[in-house]
Amino acid sequence: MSLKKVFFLSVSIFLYGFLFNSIITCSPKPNNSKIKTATKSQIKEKTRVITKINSIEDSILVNGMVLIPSGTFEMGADNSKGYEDEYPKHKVKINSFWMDITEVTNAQFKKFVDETGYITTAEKKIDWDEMKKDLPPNTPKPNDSLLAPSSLLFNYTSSPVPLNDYSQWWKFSKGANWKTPWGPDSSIEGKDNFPVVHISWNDAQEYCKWAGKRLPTEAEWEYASRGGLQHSVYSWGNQLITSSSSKANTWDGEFPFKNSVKDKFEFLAPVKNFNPNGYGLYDISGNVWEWCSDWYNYNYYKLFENQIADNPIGPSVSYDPNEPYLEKKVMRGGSFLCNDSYCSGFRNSMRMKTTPDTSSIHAGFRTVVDAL
Ligand SMILES: [Ca+2]
Ligand SMILES: [Ca+2]
Repeated sequence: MSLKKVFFLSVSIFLYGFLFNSIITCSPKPNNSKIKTATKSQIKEKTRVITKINSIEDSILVNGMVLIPSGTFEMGADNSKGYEDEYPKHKVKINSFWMDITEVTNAQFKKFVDETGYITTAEKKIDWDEMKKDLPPNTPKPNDSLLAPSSLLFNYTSSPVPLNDYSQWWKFSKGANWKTPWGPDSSIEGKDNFPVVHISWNDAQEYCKWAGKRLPTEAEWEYASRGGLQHSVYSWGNQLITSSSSKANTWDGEFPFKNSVKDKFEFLAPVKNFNPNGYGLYDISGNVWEWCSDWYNYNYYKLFENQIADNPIGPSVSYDPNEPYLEKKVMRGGSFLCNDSYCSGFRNSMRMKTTPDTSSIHAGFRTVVDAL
């Protein structure tokens, strides 16, 4: 079942709290006793676009990308802030690959849309005939307004709220999409260099196909984020996010009601405004969450407890014990809404997950290409 179907079901039965468990958020630690481990035989490629660079001439095509060298690293939590799904820490071998030095920008995404006419998930009306197939029989059709194109927007709260009640700051908003990121009265005019947002995993995948690239695997993403450093909590090392100079576009102050804007950006920032990591990657921490190709599985790391994972591409089966009825893809790196007291999504090892049809104001991506 997709998030939008969950959305409708929740509207139908007036269980709004149910809906908001599915939004891109930092989940509380789940009850371990209910977890089923995916078997090793289930680890196989499900969805992956692979394009190899076969010559030096081809490398011209990777303008705006850097070569991430091959190597072995330890994947998983580096400090006590790690969630249970970040364990066990395990060795991973990664082949070299090229990676975008920035998040995909509005200008880059516009070129794709101009050439293909592609319409993103957030711009599409919900198809009632499709949706009702997954709903209980005789579920009444909702008002058309509930099926209108929409996406998730952040709203300040007026005072402190329980941080497990996501409905306090997330709202489905009609007319919010990559071209009008804050709703129908907004635009991306003059914002070519901002990361494109309201991009679902399905949208990112279509962009990759057009560009002859692919999304990074979760392991590639974490390896790249570490920038050659060993056992560092953050892409810049171990200095706290709150120490002296700003390290990334995150949430300064008290989430979700007071933003001190110490890093100079209240919400989205243009790409390349903060120092790159050791591999030359900008905003690999913060600004917008970045989609990975992998399905999310809470237990995936357990499969590699006593062995080296060789270029793992994720499980074939998604499993989130908090929401076992939803299939989810991995996102990484945190966003302008993350801070240390809330989710610390900008830690190298922090794993986020949501359904491939989810879009929001803080979700984007960057692409990779296999090296020789
Ligand atoms: Ca900020
Ligand atoms: Ca980012």
